[in-house]
Amino acid sequence: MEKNIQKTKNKEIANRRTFAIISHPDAGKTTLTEKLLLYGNAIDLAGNVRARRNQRNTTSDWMEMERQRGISITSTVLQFPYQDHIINLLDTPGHQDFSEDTYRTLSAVDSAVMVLDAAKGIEPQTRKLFDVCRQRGIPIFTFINKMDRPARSPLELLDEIENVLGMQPVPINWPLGDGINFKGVYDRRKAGIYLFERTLRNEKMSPEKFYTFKALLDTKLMNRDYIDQVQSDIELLDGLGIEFNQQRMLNEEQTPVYFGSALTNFGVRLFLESFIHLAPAPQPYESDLGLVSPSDEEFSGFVFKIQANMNPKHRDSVAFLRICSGKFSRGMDVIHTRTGKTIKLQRPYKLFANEREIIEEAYPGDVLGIPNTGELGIGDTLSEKKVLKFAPIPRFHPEHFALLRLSDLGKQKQFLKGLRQLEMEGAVQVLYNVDAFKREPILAVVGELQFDVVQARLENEYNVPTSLERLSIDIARWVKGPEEDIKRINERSNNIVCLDSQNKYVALFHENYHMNLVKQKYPSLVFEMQNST
Ligand SMILES: Nc1nc2c(ncn2[C@@H]2O[C@H](COP(=O)(O)OP(=O)(O)OP(=O)(O)O)[C@@H](O)[C@H]2O)c(=O)[nH]1
Ligand SMILES: [Mg+2]
Repeated sequence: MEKNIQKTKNKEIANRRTFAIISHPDAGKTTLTEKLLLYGNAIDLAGNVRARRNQRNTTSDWMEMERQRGISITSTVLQFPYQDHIINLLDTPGHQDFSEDTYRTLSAVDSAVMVLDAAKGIEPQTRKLFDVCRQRGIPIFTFINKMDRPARSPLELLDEIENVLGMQPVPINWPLGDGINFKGVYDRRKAGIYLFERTLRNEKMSPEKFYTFKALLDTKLMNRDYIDQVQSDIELLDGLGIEFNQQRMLNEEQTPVYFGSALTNFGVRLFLESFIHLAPAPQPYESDLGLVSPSDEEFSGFVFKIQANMNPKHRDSVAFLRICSGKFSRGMDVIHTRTGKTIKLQRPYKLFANEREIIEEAYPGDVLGIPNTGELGIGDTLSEKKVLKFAPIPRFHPEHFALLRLSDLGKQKQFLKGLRQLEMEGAVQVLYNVDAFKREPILAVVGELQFDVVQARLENEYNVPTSLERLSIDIARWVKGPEEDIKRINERSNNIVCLDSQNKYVALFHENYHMNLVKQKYPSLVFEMQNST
């Protein structure tokens, strides 16, 4: 009996694929996500990022502001079954102002799909995210997107991957033409070409047909030049003897490369089918008690994200927990490492963007949505018996600061609640001036777009209008030392002393010069970039 349970669990683990889609803004992550859902039969018709009237929006950009602006702001988790596998797909925002959210999401995945725009190649934000994957040891798949538009030559794109990222690109398929001539892809494993047809508004799967080179030439469907070009490219590739090797991919020495168009659906099915076979199953996680393997008996996991008000029907906050080991069963008791308290996981959800469904069981690699009344924070570990701690998720250093004012004083309670929830999400850090006469919240963010998000969300989700006054602050430091000295920092030069949500002191300076003056005057004070406790 015991043995059978273990066998089932191992099969469940082996079948899971938990991955993030990453890239520079606008390369097509959300569009590709939507099409993977279409091919995974998780949706009937695919929506658009910039949906016009009467058109469907994408599933993963569910937030009002995402739909208005056509950009992703927050990561989304989508779980769906595909060919005996369970896929946990995490669509991330590309804009660097939201990169803290993307980085947290990367802590919860076993592989990443890097989307490149075929006309642009590797863009700056892609490069940065690639470095994060490297540091974390996350293997990378490459999807070269937008082949339906004029593209750079495939060989040139491969060269760029090799030179800029220092990984050997291994093409799994190869495009036939680009722009309006992009009609299909050559599948190297099957040694033949799939031709695709477009569907109305690209909402449905593309009909496709398989041909050998010879059969395709006979049909006269394609201009001979394109076929010759692909044939000579393939001969060149085969001649180079570059073979896919899973271990080399896991070591990040290789990246499998796919060409396609998320917009027109060309190449999406081929990518998904290949991906589930080549991508790694859930991997072990580092903890303070050593490596935790997915096959370990005891349940464990960590919170990598918190999101409030995902669903208008349930205006609550949900903690996203990546399961690292054991099996989750509904109603189980777990230890919350940070507080030592026991929590009963009574009603966790399976997540599908902003939709949710109560889940009875879950396995390593899955993401549980846990209703959160404030006890769970980002980076917290939950475990069944042993008290252990997974590696912390570092916070980014804030670089922009602004005073936030409530425009309708009758809404003070909602205002404070909203701010508290957005802070818990890590959408913003909220500081309060210790000078009682200036007790307005100061928002501290990594990127300026976060200000817009906080204001729009306070308005949309809490019905609280606000105004913002930017502060000319260049430097923030967490301060430790004698309290009487800390309180003197704001005696001159418009320096500000604040408390953060954990009642830690933060000093804000107009410029470096002012901080140095304070350092000279009060040598007992220690200044840190982040709250280190
Ligand atoms: N022509 C063409 N356009 C595409 C393709 N994929 C995406 N797009 C368009 O590119 C724009 C950006 O697409 P998104 O899917 O939102 O890109 P993203 O990478 O999710 O962007 P962020 O999440 O904001 O970083 C949209 O207008 C899409 O319709 C493609 O294969 N071909
Ligand atoms: Mg997106």
